[in-house]
Amino acid sequence: MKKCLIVAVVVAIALTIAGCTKGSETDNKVKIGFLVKSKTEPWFQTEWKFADEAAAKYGFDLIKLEVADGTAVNKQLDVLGAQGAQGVIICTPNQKLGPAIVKKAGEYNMKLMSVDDRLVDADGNSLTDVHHLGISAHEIGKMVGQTLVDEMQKRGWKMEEVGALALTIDSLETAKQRTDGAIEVLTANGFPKANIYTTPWKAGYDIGTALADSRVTLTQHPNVKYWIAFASNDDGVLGAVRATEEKQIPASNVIGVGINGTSGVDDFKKASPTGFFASILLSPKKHGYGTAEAMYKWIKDGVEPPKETWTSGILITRENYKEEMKKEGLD
Ligand code: FCA
Repeated sequence: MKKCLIVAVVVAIALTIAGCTKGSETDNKVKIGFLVKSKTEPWFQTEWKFADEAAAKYGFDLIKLEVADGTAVNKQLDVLGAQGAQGVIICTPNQKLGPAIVKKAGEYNMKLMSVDDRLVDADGNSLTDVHHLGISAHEIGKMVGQTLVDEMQKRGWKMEEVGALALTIDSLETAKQRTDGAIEVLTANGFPKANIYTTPWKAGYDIGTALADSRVTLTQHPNVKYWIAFASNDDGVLGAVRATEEKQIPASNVIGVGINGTSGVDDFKKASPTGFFASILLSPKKHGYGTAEAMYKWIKDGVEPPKETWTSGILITRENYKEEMKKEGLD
């Protein structure tokens, strides 16, 4: 009986020690939150996939959460705080939440980086103290404009006979810079301003809402034969292209040029060309793996990331998307 008791005590002590070791190992692990405004948009899914690769390489915990609005941002920052995360990377659903995000991250002593969409204050000024990685939006918008100009010329279209469906989100700085850049190049090349039908992309920012908003513009201009379409990203242009299909406008009369590559690729994979002609492929690897790695090194080794990083893009069409996406680790 006594022997049994001793064995039981020894086993209990061993189990406790094992439990503690396991517990402390988990607790010592760096925890990083990666919050994005939409978990259904392929761009953010791809960013997360690359951030997961960084977590696997460096052995930190990555906590991925969607924050579709201000309430969710508040709630999920609390969740990260409660879990003891030491850092958070965020693509905010609303730039003006900036000061509230900075405050809350500070309360939990979490390092903070913004990705894609920059944090701004109530007056719209960028929070330049927050480390940010985003795209060179104006330059990339200009690439969209140039691609449209080149393709119109190649097809021999007269610009006076072409309508431009521009889906815009003027409340989001990176989106406005992109569509403004495209408009700048179009008009500099003689595209008539009066033929640019600016269509506010009102809500949701997915293909479905882009389709609904585009449908209204196309209905208002039934006599336009040729269309070009652009937006802040692929999803906007895909919505516009789906709207031209609804109106039975032939694919050969439509030139849509997106940004991201991660959603537009679905149209390139279709057997016959659609109106989605091209996209500017961004680097979800730099935005996902790169930010997660930088955050980890900041926490672990005290290496502060650059205050600002601006990434570029590459034109992809049906001709070259496979090889260009492969280079970006996107198969
Ligand atoms: C914004 C857009 C995304 C992506 C990202 C780089 O957040 O909404 O689609 O283009 O910038």
